[in-house]
This record gives sequence, structure tokens and C-alpha cells, in this order.
Amino acid sequence: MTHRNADPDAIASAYLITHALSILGLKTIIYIPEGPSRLSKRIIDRLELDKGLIISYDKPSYATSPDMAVAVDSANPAQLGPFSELFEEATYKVVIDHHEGNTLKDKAVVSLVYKDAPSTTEIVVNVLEALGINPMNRMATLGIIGILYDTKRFINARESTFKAILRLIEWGGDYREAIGLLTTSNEKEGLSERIARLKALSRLVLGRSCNDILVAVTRIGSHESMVARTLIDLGADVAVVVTSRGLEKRVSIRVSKSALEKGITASLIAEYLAKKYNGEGGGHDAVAMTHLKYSGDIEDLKESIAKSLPGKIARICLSKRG
Ligand SMILES: [Mn+2]
Repeated sequence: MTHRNADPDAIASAYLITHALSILGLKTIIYIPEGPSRLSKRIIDRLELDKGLIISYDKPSYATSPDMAVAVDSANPAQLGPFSELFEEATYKVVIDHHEGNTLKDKAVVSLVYKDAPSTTEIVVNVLEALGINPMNRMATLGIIGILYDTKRFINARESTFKAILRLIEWGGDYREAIGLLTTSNEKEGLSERIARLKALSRLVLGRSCNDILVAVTRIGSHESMVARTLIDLGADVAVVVTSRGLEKRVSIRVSKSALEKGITASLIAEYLAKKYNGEGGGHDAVAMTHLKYSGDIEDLKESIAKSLPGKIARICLSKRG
């Protein structure tokens, strides 16, 4: 199982692990809570990866609890969405992840959680190599895409990342095709993305903390992580974007380089919001996400966060300085 709205790293990890388990003779189902992200969907379609696999987006496919559950690229039960209970029920729990503050691993019989790994796919490639399983061609291409995506095309790569890429190419992965699939999908910026950006700006509340740290809080109907990235590009140091997802609110958080230098991380802010508004949050230093069980008005939530967050950030600055 992957995290909700699975990105290419989560998809590549899940498909490669499923491939390995099938070769080992196990019957497998891929669970993708709420389905793959739009980009992932495109990649799955273009590589024709769904053939012969059982995949579920919203509910468990079998009545009995599984003998084993493998959670990939997911840090906490909230990210597993409708499948968190299924994970809970599994006799053997396995966690493969690279997020800060992973809580799923506490119950796992096997946990491969390395927060220094730039992608979960890289960890998975090492697992397959250790098992002597070589996924062929399109699966290997998918692996390359997973790594390219999470490393932002090698900006966050480490030495072992290139070893994993080389392994995938040896397995028949097509690097050129992988780059091509990511590029064509990225370049198509639709009308809805542009509308989301401009709407988010019109609803923005700007605060200031620690002298020169600019805190931007806004709300939007969709594209929240893209909006958060835009706010950082425009000069915000801390970007917090709230969106409604069914009965809960989802908060996308991003911080700038200068915020990081002051010890203000996205995962700290995610934890703070989760605590204050009843939810679960986690992520990386620069990017994080919180799911809140907040049924109230989204505008009120945005205002409340905008009011309290600069004070919290000031306390982080003070504690790091002292
Ligand atoms: Mn990842």
C-alpha cells in the first residue's frame, strides 16, 4: 500500500515490491488510497503497468485480513487513508519509507526506514537486488521515474542513488523514456492550476516572524502542494496551504532555505498543526503535510493558523538560537 494520492516514488516502490512478492509466489493486491496522483496515473497508463495486477483505490478487496502488509513511502496511518485498518490487521507488517517521524514502523516486524534516502524507490531497488530479483524493462523504467521524481532529477541525489539508477538501467530500464514521461507531464500546465495559483494569492494572509521570516497562509480547493511551492518561489519563507478533503482538512507545508537555516522545518510545523488542531502530520525538512479532523469552516481555520503560526515560529527561532 502507498500513501494517498500516490506520487511516482510511491507508485514505483509499490509496483516493484509487488513484482518481487509475485515472483516469490505470493498473491498480492496493490492498495492506492484515493488512487494515484494525476502524474502517476499518466505514467501508469503510458507504461501499461496495470495489466495482470489487482489494484484497489477505496476498499479492501478481500474480507479476510492479509497475512502481510507492506506500506511504502508512507509515514503514518492517516496517509494510508481507508487502508490504515487493513495495515493494522495484517499479521506481518513491513514498512519501507524515507520520511521523517515515521510512526508506522513502531508496529512493523520489518522496517526499512532511512530518512537519508532521497527516495523510497532507491531502498526498494536495494531490496530487490538483495533478493536477486530483476524486474524487467517497463518496471525498471518506472523505478527510474520514481527516483527522478523524488530527487527532483538528482538535485537531492547521493552516491548510492546513481548506483540504483545504473542497476535499473541494467535491468532494462529506459532512462530516456523515463525523462520523457516526466517532462511531457510537467510541461502541461492546465487552466485549473493557473486559477488555483491566482485564487490562493487573493486569499493570502501574510505574517512575519523572527525578524525576516515571511509566513504565508492561504486556502485552495485543489493543487495545494503546487500552490505552496509557488508561494515559496514568490518569496515566502513558510507557506501553509489549507484544503478540504471530505470530512477533513489537509494542510500542505513548505519552507524556504533561509527558514531551514534558522531551524524552522516543515515537519516541525506539521507536528505543531497536528497537535493544535487534532490530526496527524509528518514529512521532510522542506516539505510536509498534515491531515486534520477539523469539521469547521476552512476560512476560519486559515485565519486561525495565520494568527497562531508566527508566534510558534518565533519560539522555534528562539529555542534554536539559545
Ligand atoms: Mn517519497
